[in-house]
Amino acid sequence: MLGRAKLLLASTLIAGAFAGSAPARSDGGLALLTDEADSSGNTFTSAASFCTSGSTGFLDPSANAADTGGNGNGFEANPAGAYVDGSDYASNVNGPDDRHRFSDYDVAVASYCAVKGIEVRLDWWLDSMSDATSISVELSWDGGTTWTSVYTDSTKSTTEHTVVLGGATDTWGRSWTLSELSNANFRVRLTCNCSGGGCSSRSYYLDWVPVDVYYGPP
Ligand SMILES: [Ca+2]
Ligand SMILES: [Ca+2]
Ligand SMILES: [Ca+2]
Repeated sequence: MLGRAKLLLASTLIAGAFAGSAPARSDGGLALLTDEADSSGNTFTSAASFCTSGSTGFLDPSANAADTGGNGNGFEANPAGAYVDGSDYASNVNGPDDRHRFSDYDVAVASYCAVKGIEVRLDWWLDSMSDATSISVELSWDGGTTWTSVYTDSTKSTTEHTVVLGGATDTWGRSWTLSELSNANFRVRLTCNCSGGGCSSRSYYLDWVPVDVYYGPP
């Protein structure tokens, strides 16, 4: 009977070890620990296997700064109005070529995941349908020293419209480390473009400029 009791105890311990949320490995095997790091003593998986693909959802900025260009004051009126969807909005009045930076998105991605794509959403509108107008977006990974390639929304409207630039598998022409998405490093820069005779009186209004980061196994 003693042997049978030991067998039952062993069975219970094994069953307990398999209980809970064991993630599937990328090779189809079963992993027992959710945060196991790769090591010489661990032959069943690497940390990368534990990243489940997903996205942060749209994150609000919480800091901003006017950049050079145009009048040099960016969205001079209520720039923090672009932090959240709805409510108030930022205004760049009579401001072709003005630029503005938004930052402090508090991007949080697990250290064992890699960046797969970045989206920037713009909710914006114009004072007039005159002239050829647009807003361009660039990203910086080093606090605004260097910038990615540019994406531009040329949709004109005098009531708010929404556009999403980039995408789930679009990394804006470069590979990102997680630290490059930190509040110290990551920047979104908007440029208000205009070509035409009435540009000096074109005004741009911005309700929201959130960022969504897509991640997955390295
Ligand atoms: Ca909106
Ligand atoms: Ca301005
Ligand atoms: Ca708003």
